[in-house]
Amino acid sequence: MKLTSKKDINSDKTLHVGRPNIGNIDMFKKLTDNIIESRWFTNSGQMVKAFEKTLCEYLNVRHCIPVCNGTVGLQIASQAMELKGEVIVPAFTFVASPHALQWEGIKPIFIDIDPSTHNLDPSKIESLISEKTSAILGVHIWGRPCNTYEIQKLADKHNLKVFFDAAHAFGCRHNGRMIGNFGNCEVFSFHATKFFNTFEGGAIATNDDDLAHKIRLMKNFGFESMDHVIHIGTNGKMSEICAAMGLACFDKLRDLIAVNRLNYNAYYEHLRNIPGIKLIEYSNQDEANYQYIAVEIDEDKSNITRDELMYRLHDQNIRARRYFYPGCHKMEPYKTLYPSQIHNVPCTDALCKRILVLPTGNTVTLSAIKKICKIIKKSSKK
Ligand code: T4K
Repeated sequence: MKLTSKKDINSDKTLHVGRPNIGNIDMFKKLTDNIIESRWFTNSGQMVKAFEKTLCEYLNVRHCIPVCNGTVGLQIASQAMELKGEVIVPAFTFVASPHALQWEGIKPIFIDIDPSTHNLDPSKIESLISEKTSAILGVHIWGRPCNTYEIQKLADKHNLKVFFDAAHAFGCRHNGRMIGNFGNCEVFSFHATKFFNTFEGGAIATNDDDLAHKIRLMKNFGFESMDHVIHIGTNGKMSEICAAMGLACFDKLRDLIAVNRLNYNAYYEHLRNIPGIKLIEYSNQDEANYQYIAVEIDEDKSNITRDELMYRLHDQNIRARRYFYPGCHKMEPYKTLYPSQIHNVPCTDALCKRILVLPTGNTVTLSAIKKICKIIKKSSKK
């Protein structure tokens, strides 16, 4: 089999959303050598143990259990909390959030978003609670924390579990605490397209010792010890090579966030005076990772629709993405299984027509950002 040469890969001038960052490459190579020499590739080896310890210390959380990806992390969390019936989840999210529930036999009840935050609107929670509701799954979209206080208050009032899909929110702080410390548990994704990645991977963070114990069992087929299975389980383990990548990325975490922030500020400066183009803002009170450059295009104030702009950028080799179009409620199997939910989320529908995500991360230079913004400015001028 002929592999693509290094020259071919580097000559691809396309700018992508989600181009992987690489942390400390020398460290990664050394750790990889250790893995090969030790012949210990998975099943809670030294790399995963070290990665877990690093995550717990950084997040100041009692447990942060590495898993093979964020989606399986959400499934394991749902099983470990013994969720059933219905779970309230935003329709504006990556489809993995409702898929993880549906896969576990739980019906996702789609809740609308607050247009000013893109996160689920807590004022809409109570009208969606039924006797079948077992939990609320909040999603920290773009790494901007949900209104965790309101969500938890309502969950406590109705005796519901709360967990958060924190796939976008590694490295973010909210009300003085790191994301990872809210609800019954929070689930991170360390997928290649996330600014902090382990190729594929994720982690479940919790301060609940009993829940952590169950999660540890469940991600390893329910094994308590050799030959001793005491629980339903799956294969949710992170491999050693993935944990090594996590350690190498962690070594450069501050730099990765600094680059995201620099890029965000550059986009902000270039886009701020263009009518109809609005870059999302990150709160000064919370600490952000700035990993998503999400802009809203208001076609009434601009000369162009979101889709026209996206295709214009694609023509110039800039692979902008319209995450999370058209909204989970309009994707299968949900639109067929739950047609009555399709008209319940008007703010999500409106946002899905407006949002465009632009490239950022270590591979995107400030001059590339200037070029992207120039195209946007030219295209949107009335
Ligand atoms: N919850 C939320 C809110 C999420 O956003 C996600 C994942 C999850 C849960 C689930 O977590 P995981 O189970 O994935 O750990 C991508 C990612 O695959 C997905 O992980 C991510 N969210 C989502 C927002 O984005 P796609 O469909 O956009 O992937 P794809 O293949 O089109 O890649 C995006 C871009 O990245 C492409 O333009 C090319 C570039 N890319 C991608 C990969 C994999 C690279 O340059 N190199 C690469 O290795 O979903």
